[in-house]
Formats: sequence, C-alpha cells, structure tokens
Amino acid sequence: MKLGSILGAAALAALATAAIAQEKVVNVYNWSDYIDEAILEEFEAETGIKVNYDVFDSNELLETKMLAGGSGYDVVVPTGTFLSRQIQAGAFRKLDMDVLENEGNAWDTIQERTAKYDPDNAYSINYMWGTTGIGYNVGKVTELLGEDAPVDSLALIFDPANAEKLAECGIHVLDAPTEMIPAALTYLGEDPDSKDPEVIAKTEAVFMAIRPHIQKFHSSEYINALANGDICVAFGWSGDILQARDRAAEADNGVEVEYSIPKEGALMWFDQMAIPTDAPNPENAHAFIDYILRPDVMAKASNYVYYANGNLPSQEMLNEDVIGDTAIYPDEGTLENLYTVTAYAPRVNRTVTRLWTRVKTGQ
Ligand code: N2P
Repeated sequence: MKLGSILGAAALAALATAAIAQEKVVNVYNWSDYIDEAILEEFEAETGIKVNYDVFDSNELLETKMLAGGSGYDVVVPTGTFLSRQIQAGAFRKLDMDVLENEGNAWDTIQERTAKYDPDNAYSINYMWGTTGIGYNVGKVTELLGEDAPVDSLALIFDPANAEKLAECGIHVLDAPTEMIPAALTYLGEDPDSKDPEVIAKTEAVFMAIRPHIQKFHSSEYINALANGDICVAFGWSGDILQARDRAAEADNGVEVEYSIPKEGALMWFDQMAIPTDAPNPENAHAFIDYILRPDVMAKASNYVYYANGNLPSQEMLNEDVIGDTAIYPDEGTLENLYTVTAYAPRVNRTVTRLWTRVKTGQ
C-alpha cells in the first residue's frame, strides 16, 4: 500500500514536470502603468502562452540589462533614442514580419518618425508614443501662484522663483536625464537636441537653482502622488499625468489634475516593442507582439493608459476622451510645438550621466 502511494506520487511528479516543460511562456519587460492587465489575461486565454510581466520606469535601467545580455526577456519596450543605440550594439533580433500578421496596422505617420531610430523599422514596432510635459494640481497651483500661474510654460518649474513657492505643495521631476536636459535646454532657448557638451553643461546651473525645491527625482511615483494631492506639480509623461487625473476623479478627493504641453516646446517620444537577440522564446515574443498589434487590443490599451499608439485602425475604437484630446493625439498646431531628439554618442552620454548624478546629489 505504502509503495503504491509512493509510486503514485512519483508518477504525478513526473507528469507535473512534463507539464512545466511544455508550458509556453513569454517574458515581457514593459514600462510601469502602461497596460490594461486584462489584455495579458486575454492573451493567455487565447494562446495558452503564460505572460511573465515585469515593469521598469527607466530607459537607463533597461539599457543596462540589454547591453549586459542574458536578461531572459522576450519582449522589451525601449524608447526610440535608446533603441537606436541598442540596435547598434546588437541587442535585438530583426522582427519576422511574415509572422506578424497585424504588422500592416502600423500607422505610416508614426513609422516615418520611428525610422529615425530604427531604419526600415526592422527591429521594432511602436507600442505607444507621447509627450513629456507638466502635470499640475489646479487648485494648489492657483492658490500659490495665482490665477495667472504659468501652467503652460517651462517657467512653472524651471524659474526658481516659481519652484520655491511650489515647493510648499511639492514638485517631482523625472529621473530621466535624456528628457530633463532637452527640457532645460528648451527653457534656455537652446536646441533641445544639442550634442555640444558646452551647451549641455549650461543646464547644470538651471537644475542646481531649482534642486532645493524639488521633492523627488522619480519616474513613476508622481502618478499617485499627484492623484492623492501629495504633490502639486510633476514634470512627467502625458499619459501618466492623465492617469493621475483619472485616479483623483475616481477617489473623488477634490484634487483636480491637468496636463499641459509647455508652449516653449515638448519632447515627443516613441516606445518600441523589440525582441532581445538572446530571447529564450522568440516565437512566443512574436505571438505577443502580434496580439498587441490587433486594433481592438491596441485601442483597449490606449483607452486605459491615455497614451497614443502607432496603430491606425485602432483609432476607430478609441474613446472620445483619448482620440479627441489634443494632449494625446496632437492636432497640427500642437504638433508644431513638439520636438524629437536623437541618442547621445557614448562620450557625450557619459557627460550627461555625470551631470545628472551631480544634479541629483547636489554636489
Ligand atoms: C509609462 C511611461 C512610459 C513613457 N508609465 C516613457 N517612455
């Protein structure tokens, strides 16, 4: 009897091992607050491929993993500027377009722009794109700076006189030098895409002047902090701030959050799905990307995260507060205010990294 039950357990264990060996998985590494998780469940139900979903909030962190290799990820989502450098380093494999049946849904207007980072769009396809601008608590900013508060200007944050007053209710800015430096350059009237170390160096004084008034350099906490009223201003990503607006409205806590694209100009960026060269499950990676490229899935994602996507037919399925919002889908006038940037060469990148460390530590 005893032997029988031991054999039974062994047989069961062998079966379980076989099941694990056969279980199909895809390891996805995406930005935080960037998907409706129902999409992942629906993908699993439809394909039988289990999604292991990890999140990050920094291109630098993702880049360290991509350049080191062996990350174990099958799908990652770097921003175009970082993607271009990582493609050159051999970090990604070409997408198999024959397998990606929904690739034809890619919006040519976006493809033209992303080709700047990934020539021929051979290694990546757009997930979402957006802008970097100002999130603010309407009530608190008006209270501290008056009705004429420059909420649509970089001066709201970069003018130390404003930052000093707003410090009372709290400012967060992104911990993303490749986005903060172009913004500071724009504030100074310089080319945001400048690669001249002397020009870039000018931003250090701008940051040092406001740093005592910045509560935190962080790239994801500001969503809840804005929504809860813990801070009143964030320099951050469009959809994140619109998600904060929604969370405040849902909490019905009297906090009103708005997003503005600074009139001096704002960064337009593109987050691209790509498959690492050493991805353990490249087939499943293609299946995942192809699923995301379905217009209904892409629309569901954008309706949830308030970012625009690069999928043309999805637009018919977008909610009016997404497709009809020029902060998400810019009209011609707004587009004129947006700039794009390219990657820094390694030497300039080191200058940028060191500058940013000094800014954050105040030394
Ligand atoms: C999502 C942030 C994605 C925008 N939370 C950064 N490229």
